[in-house]
Amino acid sequence: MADDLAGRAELRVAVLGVGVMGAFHVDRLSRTVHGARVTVINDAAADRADTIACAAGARVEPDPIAAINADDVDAVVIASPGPFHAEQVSACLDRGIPVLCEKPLTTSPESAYEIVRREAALPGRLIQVGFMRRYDAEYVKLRTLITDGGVGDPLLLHCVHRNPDNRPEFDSSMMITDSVVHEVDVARFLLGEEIAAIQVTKPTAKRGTPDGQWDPMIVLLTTETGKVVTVEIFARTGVGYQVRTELVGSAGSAMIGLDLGLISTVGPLGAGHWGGPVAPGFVERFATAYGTELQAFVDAARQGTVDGPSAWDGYAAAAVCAAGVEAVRTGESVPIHLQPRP
Ligand code: ISE
Repeated sequence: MADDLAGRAELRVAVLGVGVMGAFHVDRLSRTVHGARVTVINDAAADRADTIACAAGARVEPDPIAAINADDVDAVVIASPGPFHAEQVSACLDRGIPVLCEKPLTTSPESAYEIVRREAALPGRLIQVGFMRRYDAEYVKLRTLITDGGVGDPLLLHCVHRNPDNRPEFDSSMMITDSVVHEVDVARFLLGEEIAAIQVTKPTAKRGTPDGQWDPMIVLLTTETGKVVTVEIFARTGVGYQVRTELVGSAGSAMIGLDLGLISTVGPLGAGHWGGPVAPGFVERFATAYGTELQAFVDAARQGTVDGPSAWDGYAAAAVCAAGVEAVRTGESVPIHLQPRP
């Protein structure tokens, strides 16, 4: 089916799940992404589906599998809750249409690997996983610097991931599977290696953190050649959204994510401070990257292909995060053994 899309003037897209992320994708697809139109909306909340569909000039389909199989759908964006992803991605593979699936690809390494194997048995790729940082200009620049040898041999990667706030159910496991998962993908993207082990240290928690939960945590990833990645993760800082990455190489270092777009110096002599705006959340910080990601998905789908982060990237991240959840529990270093790449 993907081949039938080659040269299509306008890709007709179904969006499954229109919470914060899905609604944002619908808006981008309707207003800024070229060559695509949202035709079908699906969401468990009927009111929400109606409102978003009405604004986008799309129709509502209450059954997600029927939405994937609809005649007026050429490609699918999945932004539904993670537990639905395995079934919905599988239905896209069954129909043979391209799918951009928000992370996680699925909720376990086993089901993610099953998807990798099923896709590998098809004539071409159909799955792009929503690791949008790979489309962020700063990450792309940092990767180019590394691959061009601009900082010598990469040695260490330091990642900071501070969320301003989160819903009450966002616990220490979700800090790994929902937040650190991006750092896992960034580490694999920047260093070009798989992660071989993960360990989690739990410093004194912020006041107000429920018993049995840890906020912040420090995550240590070790790559297959022994490079070390540190990740500082906060679920709730009460301040803005801060995501920084510093690469230390044998010939220098480079840092991104400093919100240095606008620097201001304010305040009276002796009592001034300097600084600029801090993004309030990930949607604002990565707005351009999300748009670029969607445009890349649409452009490739219209040519009958898919590129960008693959099902294998989704599987590798799921395997590291499952080990990470165990590392939170045990405090031990947990090794990661990936299945063979098909
Ligand atoms: C959220 O689900 C995201 O994907 C954001 O990019 C991440 O920064 C945040 O921590 C997650 O909760």
